[in-house]
Amino acid sequence: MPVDAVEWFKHRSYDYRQFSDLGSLARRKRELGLTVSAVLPCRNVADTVGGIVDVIHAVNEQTGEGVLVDQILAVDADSADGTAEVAASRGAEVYSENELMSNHGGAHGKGDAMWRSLSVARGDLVMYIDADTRDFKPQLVYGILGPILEVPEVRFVKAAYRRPFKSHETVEQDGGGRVTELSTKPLFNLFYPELTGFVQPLAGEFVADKDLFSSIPFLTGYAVETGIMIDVLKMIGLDAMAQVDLGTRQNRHQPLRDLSRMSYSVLRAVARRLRQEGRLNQTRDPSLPDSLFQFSNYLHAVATPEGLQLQEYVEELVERPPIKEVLRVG
Ligand SMILES: Nc1nc2c(ncn2[C@@H]2O[C@H](COP(=O)(O)OP(=O)(O)O)[C@@H](O)[C@H]2O)c(=O)[nH]1
Ligand SMILES: [Mg+2]
Repeated sequence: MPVDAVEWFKHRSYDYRQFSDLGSLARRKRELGLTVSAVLPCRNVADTVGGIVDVIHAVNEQTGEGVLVDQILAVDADSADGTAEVAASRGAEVYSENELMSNHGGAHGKGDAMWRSLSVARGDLVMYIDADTRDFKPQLVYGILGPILEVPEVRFVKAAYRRPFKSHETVEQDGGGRVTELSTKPLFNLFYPELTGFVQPLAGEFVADKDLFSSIPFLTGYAVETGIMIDVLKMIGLDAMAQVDLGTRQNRHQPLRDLSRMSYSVLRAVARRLRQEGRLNQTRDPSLPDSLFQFSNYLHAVATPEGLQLQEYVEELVERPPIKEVLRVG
C-alpha cells in the first residue's frame, strides 16, 4: 500500500460507537446549522424499504431534541411490487425516477436515480442509503453522519462493514462483496492507490454535502459508486474522505452471472476515467466506434443445461454532468 493510503487508513477510519450519543450528534448538527436528506434508491424493495424508513424515524426520536434526518426521499424505479406505496405509507417522500429531470429521458438505473434525486433533495448534506438491507440498524444512519458532523476536515464518509455470505448452511463472516473484492480493489491498487484503504468502496451508504455531489458527474447504473469514489477523490482529496465501521450488514446476494456484468460496469467506470486522464488509449483501431466508453454490449458465454449459449446484454454507460450545470440547486 502506498504511504498515503496507510496514513489515511489510520486517521480516517472511525467506528460507529464513537458517535452513539445521538443527543450530542443532534446538538452538533444544530450548532452547524445543517439539514440532512436521506436518499433511498429503490427498485423492488417493498419488503425492506418500510423497515428502513422506520429505523430512520426511530433514530430521529432518540436524539431527545431535534432530528438527525430532516428529509427521507425514496426514488423509485416505478417498481411493480408496491415499493412506492410502502415507502409513502411509512412517511417517506416518494418520487418516480422517471419523473425527475424527465427532460433527460427515462432513467438509466441506480446511478441516474441518485443523480436525479439531487433535484429534490433539500438538505445541506445528502446521505445515500441502499433500500434492500434486511437487518438495517440505526448505526447505518448515525454512524455515517458521525465523522461528517464531528470532524471538521471530513466532507465525505463511506460505510464499511462485514457482509456475511450464507451458502449451504455455512456462513462466511466476510464473504460478501464479491465485485468489490474481485474487481474494484484490484483496479484501485493498480490505478487509484489512494483509494485502497476503503473496506467497502462500493457501499451504497455514504454522505457528503449536497454541493459536492452537485459538482461531480454521475455515471449511470452500477458504475455510479466507482465513479463517485474517483471523482470525489479528485475534487476534495483523500484527507477529506473517511470511512466508518458499522458492524455487520446483510445484503441480498446476486447470482454470479449478474455480478459478472456489475464487474464490467466497475471496469468501464475506471477505464473511462483513465481515458479522460490520458492514461488509456481510446481503442485499438481509432476508426472503430468508441464502444468501450459509450454503448457496449456485454457478451456473456455460459454453459446451460440446454447447451452452450452466448448471451448478449445491452449496457449503456451514460455520464450525467454535474447537476449544478443543468439545474440551479441549493
Ligand atoms: N431507483 C432505482 N434504484 C435502484 C435501481 N437499481 C437498483 N436500485 C436500488 O439501489 C440499491 C442497491 O442496488 P442493488 O441491486 O442491491 O446493488 P448492490 O447492493 O450493489 O448489489 C437498492 O436499494 C436497489 O433497490 C434502479 O434502476 N433505480
Ligand atoms: Mg444490494
